[in-house]
Amino acid sequence: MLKLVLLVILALLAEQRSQALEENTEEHLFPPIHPNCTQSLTELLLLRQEAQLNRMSAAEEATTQVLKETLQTLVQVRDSLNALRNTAQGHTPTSEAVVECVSPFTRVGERCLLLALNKMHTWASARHFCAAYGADLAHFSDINEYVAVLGYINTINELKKSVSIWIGGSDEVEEDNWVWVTGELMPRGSPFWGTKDGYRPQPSDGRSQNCAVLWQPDQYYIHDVSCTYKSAPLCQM
Ligand SMILES: [Ca+2]
Repeated sequence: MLKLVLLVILALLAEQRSQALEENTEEHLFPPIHPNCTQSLTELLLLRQEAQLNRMSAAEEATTQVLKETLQTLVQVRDSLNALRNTAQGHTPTSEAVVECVSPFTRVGERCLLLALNKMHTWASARHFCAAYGADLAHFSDINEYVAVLGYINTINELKKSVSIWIGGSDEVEEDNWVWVTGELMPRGSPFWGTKDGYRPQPSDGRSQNCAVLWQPDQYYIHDVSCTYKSAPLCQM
């Protein structure tokens, strides 16, 4: 029993000595402040602050490096998963969906078009002609699609026949509210619509002309004409 008591006392003394050594080490780095010390209080505070900032800076650098390595690993995992998915779907990342058109339609950009140059129809009859193919009169909303349509017309109309071409736009429901057969608003002004006699911007003829045509005498700019006029249908699947 006596031995046990002596061992406990010795252990307590050893722990007190260890704490004293740690305090001495801390005091060596940051000596305690004494009223009579020649080193100013400001310098001591600055030294402590500098040491703390150095420790924080080192920790921040280590954290940043870990985050960079984690990000790099995640990017590699993402790329690997994308490659596996593309392989499973049987295509490469650069492959694109291709529009397939059934004859007699021709692929023009992302659409299928049919220009029936030898079939003269009124506007309503032209819609019926297209409907027989499950299509409707053509429509376009931006300059790229318009240019593609003009290119297709020039390719088909090799003989430069003087034929104007119906497209799917009208203001029959409400005067001067030009809409496509889809219900979308038609683009207005240049470069889609032409001019009559070189100076009257189209559309220009009010209630008497409610259907849109690619007008051959004006280089296939859009004009308003009577819906009973006879033109060639341009169908869009
Ligand atoms: Ca009109």
